[in-house]
Amino acid sequence: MAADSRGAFRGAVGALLWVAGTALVAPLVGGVPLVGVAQFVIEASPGAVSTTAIEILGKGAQLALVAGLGVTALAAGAALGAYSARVPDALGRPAVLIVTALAGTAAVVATVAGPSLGVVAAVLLGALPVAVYGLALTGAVSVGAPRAAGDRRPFLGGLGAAVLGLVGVGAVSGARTVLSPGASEGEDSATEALPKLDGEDAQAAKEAGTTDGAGAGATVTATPEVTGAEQDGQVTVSTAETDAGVGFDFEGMPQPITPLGSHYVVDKTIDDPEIDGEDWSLSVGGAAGESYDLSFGDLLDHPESTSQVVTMVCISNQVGGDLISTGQWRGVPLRTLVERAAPGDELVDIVTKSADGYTEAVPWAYVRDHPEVLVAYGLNGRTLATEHGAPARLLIPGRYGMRSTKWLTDIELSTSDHEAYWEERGWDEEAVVNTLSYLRAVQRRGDRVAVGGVAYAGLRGVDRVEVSVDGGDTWLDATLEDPPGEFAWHRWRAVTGQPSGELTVQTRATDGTGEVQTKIPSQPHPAGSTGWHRRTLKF
Ligand SMILES: Nc1nc2c(c(=O)[nH]1)N[C@H]1C(S)=C(S)[C@@H](COP(=O)(O)O)O[C@H]1N2
Ligand SMILES: [Mo]
Repeated sequence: MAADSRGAFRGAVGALLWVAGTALVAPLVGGVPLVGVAQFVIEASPGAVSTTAIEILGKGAQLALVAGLGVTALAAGAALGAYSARVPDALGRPAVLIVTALAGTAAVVATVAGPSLGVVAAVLLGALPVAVYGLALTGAVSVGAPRAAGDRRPFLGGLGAAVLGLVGVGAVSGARTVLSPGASEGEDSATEALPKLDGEDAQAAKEAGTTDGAGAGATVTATPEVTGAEQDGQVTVSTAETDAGVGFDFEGMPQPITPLGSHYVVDKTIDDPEIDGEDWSLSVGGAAGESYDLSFGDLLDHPESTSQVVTMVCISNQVGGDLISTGQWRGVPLRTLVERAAPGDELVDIVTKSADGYTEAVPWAYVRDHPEVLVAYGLNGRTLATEHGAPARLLIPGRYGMRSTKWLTDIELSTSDHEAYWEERGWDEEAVVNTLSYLRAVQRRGDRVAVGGVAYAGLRGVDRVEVSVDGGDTWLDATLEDPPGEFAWHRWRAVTGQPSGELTVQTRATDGTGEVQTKIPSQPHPAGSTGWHRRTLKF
């Protein structure tokens, strides 16, 4: 028994050394193997569950997955250690070493699968952590066997010290690789260091909070007369002592253009590709056209560069959720770039490929008719931040964000229909944005209540927003603010009288075709959430 638990302990320590040791090879294989395995798990998972978890929980879920795999490795190490302490050496060691070798190799192969290194190099590099782990387990075997442990202790002590030194280096390099790119949400300081773009509308940039360096959150700061405010999901409920008219900027209302650093971030990639624009080029071409390369400079200086304000929403967003933002994007129409490749009649799909292995496809017929589909390189007056797809990403207004490939490497002119990354995982192919109206702010002002929010219906536009505070018995028309752009949300507000103790507030929008947003609730998978946003509030 004692031998079992000591074996388990040594096995767990061995696994810990192994995990840390794998971080050591990070610079050589282009990533931390444990992160590689986590990435493999994300991409191999079918259906809605994993992708939704990753999208809603964001980078936190991805790091939790990495941590979970680390804990699993410790548990496996403990089990192997206990096992090897129990069985005769002749049986135990080979079994343990084989399992370890397979796990180590699989981890490294998962990391380098595809890019940079060959499998042979991966196997060789995998041998390093395997050796560390295997040696630690050999120590565990000596605990179980009734022979003098003393002769092994100096050796294990020396090994331990050497490994700990290496672990320190590995942990630092591993932590840097895992944590630096796009791992945090509010990278305001990094964002402010992004180069400014020439020719951007100064006013829009100012609205976006990029010129004053404020980098405030999505909500406007408290006006002095507000006496109390609390958060109910994404809805800010406040009280104000004033008779003044209600604008669109009362407590809790988002800014028309989301400030840099507050724009939501969603991707399947734990370790965002960090691409230097100088070393990057975009390849345009394929079976249905003549190929050429575009440099970052070519894009920035492109005569057809244009800016447009676009609301982007993630298909995983729940009704009223926060995976929705509006930015002033700058880029070049995709169709212009495709036309330069002299596409033939056989062109079917424009396939976009990215540095993280993500793909999307848009029918050429659509791209040709929609100049607002951009290869975007700027957001809110600056070049793109890594987490938004630097140096360039696709931008398809009116479709869910999943269609807007980040970290573009190739634009391929394909003669056949291409199945995209999320489509392969059961999400809707077209991903047209459903009409939505979200509550964002409810404010009691004496005997009146102001309700405000945002509404969006993609290319259909929003014609009308209605609000009810009595559970749907009566509805009143909200006042719509002009949207900050043709493909952007409207802010809206409505003011109603006589607040009782409890209000059931809800909202619905009517799109530009006259269709009222459906009341029927549905989950994000497979075609985006539907249903009216509703909250019961006490005053
Ligand atoms: N290369 C790549 N592009 C991607 C993704 C991804 O995982 N990889 N995620 C998509 C999804 S699901 C969304 S909602 C948008 C989010 O863009 P943002 O992070 O800039 O807001 O990027 C899309 N583009
Ligand atoms: Mo998304």
